[in-house]
Amino acid sequence: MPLKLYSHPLASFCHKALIALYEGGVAFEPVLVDFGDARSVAAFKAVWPMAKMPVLHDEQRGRTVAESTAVIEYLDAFYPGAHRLLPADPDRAWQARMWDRFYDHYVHEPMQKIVTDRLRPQGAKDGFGVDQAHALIGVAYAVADRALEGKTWMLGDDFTLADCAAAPALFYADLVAPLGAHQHLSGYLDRLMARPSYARVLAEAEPYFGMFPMDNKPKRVRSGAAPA
Ligand SMILES: N[C@@H](CCC(=O)N[C@@H](CS)C(=O)NCC(=O)O)C(=O)O
Repeated sequence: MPLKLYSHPLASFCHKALIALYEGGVAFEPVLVDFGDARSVAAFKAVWPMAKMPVLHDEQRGRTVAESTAVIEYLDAFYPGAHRLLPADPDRAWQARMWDRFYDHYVHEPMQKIVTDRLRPQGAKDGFGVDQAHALIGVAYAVADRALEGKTWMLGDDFTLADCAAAPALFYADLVAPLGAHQHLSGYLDRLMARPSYARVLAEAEPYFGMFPMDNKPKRVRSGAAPA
C-alpha cells in the first residue's frame, strides 16, 4: 500500500486527515504513534522530527507530508475522491482555506490548550492561558454560528476542507467548552457527527475516549460513537 498515515485514533488533528481519507475512499496503512512508548516516538521522530501527527508518507511518490491541512491538500491533488475537498473555483477555495485556518487557530488550538493544561501537574498550570483560550473559543463560536445560518456545511452544499477541520475541533471543544445556545453551530456538529466519514473516525476513537479529560458527557451521542 503506497500511503501510510502516522496517527492515533484519539488525536484530534489526525481526525482531519482521516475524514479526508474516508471521504475519498483512499486506501492507506495506519501507523499507530504511541506517545507513551519511547520507541514509537523515536521511530516517528525519524520520519518527522517535529513529532506532530498526522503525517502522511507516500511511498509511490517519495513524499512525506506533515500538517493536517497540507495532508488534505495533498490527498485532494494526488488521490482525489469523487468530489474535491478544495473547490476548483478559486473564490470558493480561499473560503475553504480561510475556515480551515479559523477552526484550527481559534477552536482547535485553544481546545488543545484547555485539555493539555488539565494534564499538567499541580503547580505547572497556566490558568491565565486557559482563560484566554476559553475567551477565544467563545468569540469563534459566535462567528461560526452566524456564518452557518441557513447552511448545511461551512461553504453551503459542498463538504470541503473547512468541514474536515471543523469536525474534530468542534467535537472535542464541545467537551470542554460546551457549544451552549449556538444553535446553528450545534446543528452543524450533529451533521458532522452523522456524516459517515466522521462517524467512522469517532467509532475508531471510542475505545480511547476514557483518556480524554472532559467535563461533560458529550450531548451528541450518535450510534454509540461517543464516550460513555
Ligand atoms: N498544526 C498541526 C498540529 C498537529 C498536532 O498538534 N497534533 C497533535 C495530536 S492532535 C500531536 O501530535 N501532539 C503531540 C505532542 O504535542 O507531543 C497539524 O495541523 O497537523
